[in-house]
Amino acid sequence: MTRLVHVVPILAVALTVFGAVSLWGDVDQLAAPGVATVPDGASMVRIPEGWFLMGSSRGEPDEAPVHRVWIDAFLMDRTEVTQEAYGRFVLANPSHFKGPQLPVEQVSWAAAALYCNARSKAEGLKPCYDEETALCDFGASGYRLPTEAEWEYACRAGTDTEYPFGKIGWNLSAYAWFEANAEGMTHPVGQRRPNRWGLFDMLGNVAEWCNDIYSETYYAGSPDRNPTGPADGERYVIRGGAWNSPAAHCRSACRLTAGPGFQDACFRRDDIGFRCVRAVPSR
Ligand SMILES: [Ca+2]
Repeated sequence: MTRLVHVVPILAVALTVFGAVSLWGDVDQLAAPGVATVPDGASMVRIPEGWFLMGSSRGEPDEAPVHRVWIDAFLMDRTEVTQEAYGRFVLANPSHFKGPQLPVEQVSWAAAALYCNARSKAEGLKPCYDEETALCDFGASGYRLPTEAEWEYACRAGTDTEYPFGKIGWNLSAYAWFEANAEGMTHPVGQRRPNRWGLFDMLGNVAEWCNDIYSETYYAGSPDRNPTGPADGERYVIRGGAWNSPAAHCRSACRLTAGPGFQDACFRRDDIGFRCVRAVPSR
């Protein structure tokens, strides 16, 4: 199945863009190292370029082999996209758990891509997604979903252990809302500890769509520089685990998947959200 199958869910989403967000020019640097505020008020972290070891030899078979990957610098939302942020561009809030600072959920991959485009247009950036084919222009200046490699690189934040804070998950509650502490619901973004690069809720709260199509065997032959996933497939990658996930699903390397429109009986809709990335602006 090719990416063209995703045209239908993209077109099926009724998206209304209203009111361009004020344009403050380019990204404003804040005092905190690596943290910037973009024109719509969201905080983004400047993720530095570098090599890292992707995958795990102690996880599921699809996490192997551990392989060295180079990632160019990029900006990543410091939190999951909230319902308040999502509501600036989309009439209907699809979320099960309602609250302006809760992460948006029950949002399909296609709807997340359309949000990325709407956010780009509101800031005068070039949209990344072709809304007919769902293909991503990685050279565009606008917002997009992170590649799976970018997501894991940002989650690890320089670590090579199973969790960004160590080898075992005994301290996971300090960093993540997951099945042991979330009490069956999502929570406002940014309430747990951030990782070393200042990113909140990479693990838990809502699992996050990546741009990549999923392949169980992709790591065996993936490019070593900025890999973007296989060209074809039926499912997309989801990362980080969610409010209802066991600790094992909240590991840095753990790979989960879902169909672009939730055609997956094994996964709840209300545990899937997303965050955006974009290229570092040239000055
Ligand atoms: Ca998350």
